[in-house]
Amino acid sequence: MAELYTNRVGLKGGVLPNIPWEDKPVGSTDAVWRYSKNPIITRDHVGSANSIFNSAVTPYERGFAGVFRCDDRRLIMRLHSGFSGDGINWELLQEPISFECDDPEISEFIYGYDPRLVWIDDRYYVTWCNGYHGPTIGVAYTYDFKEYYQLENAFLPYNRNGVLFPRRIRGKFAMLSRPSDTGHTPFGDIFYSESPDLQHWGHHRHVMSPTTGWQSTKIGAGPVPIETDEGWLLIYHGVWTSCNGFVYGAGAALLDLEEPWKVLHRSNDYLIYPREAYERIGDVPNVVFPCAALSDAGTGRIALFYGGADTVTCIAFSHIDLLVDFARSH
Ligand code: BMA
Repeated sequence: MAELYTNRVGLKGGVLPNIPWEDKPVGSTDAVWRYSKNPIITRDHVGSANSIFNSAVTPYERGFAGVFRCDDRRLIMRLHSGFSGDGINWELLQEPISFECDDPEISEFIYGYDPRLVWIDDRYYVTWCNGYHGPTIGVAYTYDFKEYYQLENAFLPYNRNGVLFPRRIRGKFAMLSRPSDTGHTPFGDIFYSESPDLQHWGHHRHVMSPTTGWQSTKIGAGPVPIETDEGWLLIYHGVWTSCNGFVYGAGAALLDLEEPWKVLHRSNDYLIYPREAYERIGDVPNVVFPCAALSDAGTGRIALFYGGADTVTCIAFSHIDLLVDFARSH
């Protein structure tokens, strides 16, 4: 099917002609559509895995690389590297990432989950929910997805969903995060923080709070924000507390380019919500949890990577015009 988008919204970032892609199904009116062969990654990709989900990917060399949340068969949450030529068929390393760090206080690995990945300046940074007397935001960098160098945790516990912006803002590294508590936090707002060196964080600003319906319990940043000429496109997850537990979906917002704590637009409707069997049935049912988005400035195509039901990894597709319109008008 021919694409009818006019590339109205200017997308920053590089061209990515090999972005994974599938056309929108004929007749669909949704802003996001799922890959017809989801899930793309199951527990079978790692011998010791119970589940592989909520994972991050990035363009790397001629293909793609990623950091994958892989809960092992003790149900310890680990992170594994992976590589792919096409972004759909992945090979994951069987051994979890072992972070190098000068300070044993920081490097003792308790657990790590929900990674995000971003290229800034000259290297790839990974942030994740890192166990250190409770969940906080771990930070490391890598050049090759084989050796990883761990930095100081960004914040005091308890915090989750630490997501770096892909460039400095006002001359500083910038991160979104969601202060929380020890367990399955039943609350949470997104905040913005800045750092000159990825070690000292400040200029903390409130970005947004839960509202109603699908995003009434808590919210958290999803993929690394996508820079457009209309603002930062933020895809974020939102949680509804049903009589049977939490339900995780995702929506879209546009943040001011230079003062990203200012929300320009935010969707009332969800963008994607548990619907397919692989999102409804799993270790934690009814979870759609996006952690990465690839974008192609040439065509405006977006590929969204998300976890399904805390068990498998999936892809969905969209176009930057559709996502920006969605954030503005829903
Ligand atoms: C959140 C995180 C996510 C998970 C979600 C649903 O608190 O732990 O990793 O997908 O709960 O269980």
